[in-house]
Amino acid sequence: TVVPFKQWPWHQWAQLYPNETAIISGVSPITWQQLSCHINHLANNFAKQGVDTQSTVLLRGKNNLNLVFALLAVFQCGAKVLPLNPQIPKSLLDDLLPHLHIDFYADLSESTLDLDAALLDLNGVEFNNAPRQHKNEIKDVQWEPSRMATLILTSGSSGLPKAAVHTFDAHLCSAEGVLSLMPFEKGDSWLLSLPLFHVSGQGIFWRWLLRGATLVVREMHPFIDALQGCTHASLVPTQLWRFLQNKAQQDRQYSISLKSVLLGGAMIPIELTQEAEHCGIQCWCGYGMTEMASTVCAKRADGKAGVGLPLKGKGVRLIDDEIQIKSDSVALGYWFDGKLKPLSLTADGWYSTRDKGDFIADEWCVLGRLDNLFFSAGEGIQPEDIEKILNTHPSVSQSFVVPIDDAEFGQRPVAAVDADIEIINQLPQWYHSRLAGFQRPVACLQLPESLKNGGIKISRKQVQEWVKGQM
Ligand code: 4YB
Repeated sequence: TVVPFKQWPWHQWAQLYPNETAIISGVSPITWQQLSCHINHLANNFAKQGVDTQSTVLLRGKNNLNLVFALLAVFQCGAKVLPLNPQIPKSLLDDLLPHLHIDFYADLSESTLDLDAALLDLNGVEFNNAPRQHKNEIKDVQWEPSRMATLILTSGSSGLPKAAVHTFDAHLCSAEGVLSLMPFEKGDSWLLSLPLFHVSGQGIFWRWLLRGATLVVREMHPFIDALQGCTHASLVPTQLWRFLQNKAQQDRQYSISLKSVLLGGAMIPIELTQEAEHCGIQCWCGYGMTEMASTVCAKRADGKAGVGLPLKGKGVRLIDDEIQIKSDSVALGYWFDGKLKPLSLTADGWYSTRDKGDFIADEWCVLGRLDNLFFSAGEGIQPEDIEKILNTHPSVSQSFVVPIDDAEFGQRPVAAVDADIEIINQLPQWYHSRLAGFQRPVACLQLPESLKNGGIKISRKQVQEWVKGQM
């Protein structure tokens, strides 16, 4: 293990650097001392309500200061946290939650970003369904790196989401991997730009704790304001794409503080990183997944299509075109019916990603999901191959190619494209010379706003259902 902590990280930083800034909430700084003091108070409050080392606590909400506080306080009680996307529909929760054995639940969706009000709010938080065995005698729980820390839901394309369980150690090993490549020092500040219910947000959180740097917690709209004074941000490609579009219309003084951006979650267009680097933003291309507590491979953007080499503590191999991974940050298993269900690994301990990959020009390349492959008159179509081409159009920010059933061909590709309708109408003409006949979408539709739903990714399954309804 790489874990350098002898006690809860926030207390260790409070001892070493009491007056340095741990968090910036909006524009208000919170020192490590203030933070550790507040977390002690909250943890005590939670423990009194019965939260202990056997508990699983659901925290529902978008990123905000209270969610960060609550997460730390639940950890300090020795309990496991399930951070939950507030946009997950109730019908799905009804199917899922009975299998997760949640002991406590707090809804932090409505809390304010104003620090004083936030503190008051949280002091008053009563877990809705606490067993109310209010305890009087509370023993401090010791920092234990191998303790289960988080349950993160996967966004599996079929069946119910699975709740991947990570220890503190796994999260810190993931952070260590990224930070052995990407400079991030005390004094730097990482914007909490992706949700804590996703590993990409957890990644930010644990790099912050590993370094004792500054975490910036802000309302994300307008994004250019959220970035004020931040040196680092993690972004999915569409976020960076939108930022660069708007930036052209904004005052240039705005973004001077932003040094580095870590990208990931989806195919990263070369044109995107080239434009960002041209604006003085260092781009790092990452490849990761929930089961590995975020980033596995990464590189500084270099004009090539891949995601670089495995980070410290990680290994990658290719078996029948599939990327397999071994990592010191692998999940312990999935939480189901109150127990750990082990990940299914190969006999020699590798995790099969279902990602199609290759090793080209000295680096790993992610070519798409193996499960997305479909056939059209006998020709194999990997939708990501087509999307990659569509995304090179300067006015297309993202696209999805999905199959529709066809009597003659079996299936044929249809594109749902995020762009202005005028652009979309011209696209078939534009891609005619760029795509092979069997790859050319038979229809090009505008991606509806309704499919952009709070998570960090658009669900391909939902796109496919929507397209089916349109044809
Ligand atoms: C990719 C891909 C890539 C993932 N090319 N397909 O901290 C980070 O690493 C980070 C920074 C910014 C944005 C996101 C991240 C992440 O963690 C992303 C992790 C993630 O997406 N996890 S996931 O479980 O939701 O999905 C994993 C799948 O996403 C992979 O199996 C791939 O299919 C795909 N993916 N990075 C192409 N660079």
